Amino acid sequence: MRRRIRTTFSTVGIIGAGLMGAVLALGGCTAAPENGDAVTGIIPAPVEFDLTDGAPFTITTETRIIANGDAARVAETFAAQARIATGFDLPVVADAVAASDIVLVIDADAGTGEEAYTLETGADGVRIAAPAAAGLFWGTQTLRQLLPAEIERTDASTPPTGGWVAPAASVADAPRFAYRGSMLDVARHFLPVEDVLDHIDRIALLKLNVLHLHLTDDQGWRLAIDAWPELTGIGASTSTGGDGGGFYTKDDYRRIVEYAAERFVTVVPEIDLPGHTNAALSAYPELNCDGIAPKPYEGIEVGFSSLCASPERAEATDRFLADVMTEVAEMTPGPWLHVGGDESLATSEADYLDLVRRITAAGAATGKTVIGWHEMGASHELPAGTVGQYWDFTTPRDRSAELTTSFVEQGGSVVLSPADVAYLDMKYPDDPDGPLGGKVGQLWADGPTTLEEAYAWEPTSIVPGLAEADILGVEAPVWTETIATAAELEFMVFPRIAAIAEIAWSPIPDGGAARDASDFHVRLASLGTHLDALGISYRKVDGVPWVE
Ligand code: TNX
Repeated sequence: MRRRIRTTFSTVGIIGAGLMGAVLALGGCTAAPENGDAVTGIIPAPVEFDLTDGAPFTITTETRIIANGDAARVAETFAAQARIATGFDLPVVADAVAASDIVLVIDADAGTGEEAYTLETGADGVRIAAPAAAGLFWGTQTLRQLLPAEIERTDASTPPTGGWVAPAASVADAPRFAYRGSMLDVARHFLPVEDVLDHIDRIALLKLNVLHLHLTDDQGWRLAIDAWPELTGIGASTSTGGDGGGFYTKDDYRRIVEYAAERFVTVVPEIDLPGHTNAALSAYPELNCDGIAPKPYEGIEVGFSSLCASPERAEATDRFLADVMTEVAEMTPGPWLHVGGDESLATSEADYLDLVRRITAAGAATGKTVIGWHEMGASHELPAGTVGQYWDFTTPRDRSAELTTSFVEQGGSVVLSPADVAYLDMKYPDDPDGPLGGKVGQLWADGPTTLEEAYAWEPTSIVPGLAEADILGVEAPVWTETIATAAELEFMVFPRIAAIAEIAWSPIPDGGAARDASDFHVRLASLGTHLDALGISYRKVDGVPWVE
């Protein structure tokens, strides 16, 4: 007998087997799992997840990873970590298959779209099939969660008590949205390259496929631009609170882009214009209407800086725009270039429209598709396909809905980041003065924000008039005015980012019913064991049966 569990009405989690006895949560009931003892619970929930009655799969010293061509690249990424955790050789070979092997195969019939995949685990091995390498990679992320959490370890000294077992299972999966993003604000506080790489690995576990880097703001310009060296020479000298500066060299940035690409994550660079530009203005007086460079800024106010729309500054400003966009686009293989556009409160409406036209034209001239925050929808001269990023609340206020649908009317699409549920810098409710001393996190977006609030929203119900096809995807930004270290960042991001990842990937229940938060909690407890093994300091929010 095989139990078929479709995400559209239920999902499965098996928690803490071997540690606290296996418990299977199935549509709200609990029952003992029928195969294997693994710690299981997939987030985001796969479209179809069947636990079968067969014997489980075990990684042994004999296990090889069988892969050819594009599949071999994905196999190597999986093997590199699995070798560290298991201490086994796990060679990647193109060979005949044995029962102890993990097979990765490109197969046009294994689903629809580049990110779809199927996964079969059991006593006769693991088989992941997908129409393209991206799907194979997401299949390995599901396998990562089916295996004991020790698979995340950075040394082989603590093997799991029950062995490297994955339960016998069958998965057929594909994402709901093409764009599933995490945004890091590296401008308010700089984040070193190694921490960004760690973040990429963690979001890939959740099948997020976009890393949006908010690279410039009033407090700092964090990416080297050869033609305008003082952007980082002066503009990267400090941060919010005067906590020290920092920037990415072009090689640093390329390293981030390559590490992300190996994990099928696309980097979206953001140069925030025409407001949020104090760092650039402090570096180059000729970009200021009065020709005087302001001091570097270390506060947390928004909306006081602007590029200059005056004709006297047009030559310098347009040269700046063209140089910056060209250099950023040259180092960015992905299709998107984010040009900001938010909170330009120090720019008159006429100047804003003029500058947005010039900014977006400079972005589009590089061949990239431009993305802007929803305020940019005020312009009716947006380049073809421009994407709007919505950041107002789950119930739109003022003109935010109409500014957002403007992108669709001009032939573009929308990424949804409703601030009251998807901004990961909002405080947790049970942590007003928590482990981080109350310094970390903001409240302005209807905060505090619970895990359940982050989980309980539906993308098609936010902006009236937006259909499923108008929505490119979903993104969870984390702004860092109050977040100074990687540990503080982890604490704010996890576990709420898991809720956003599920909204971005997993289908809505049949008939449009709400997602089942208690089922999510059970699977999150299982994911928590992986976060623990990764050494992530995350907020153990109430209501989740975390495994101690
Ligand atoms: C709003 S919403 C901002 C950021 C701040 C953030 C703090 C939007 C596009 N911009 O400038 O950092 O709030 O939560």
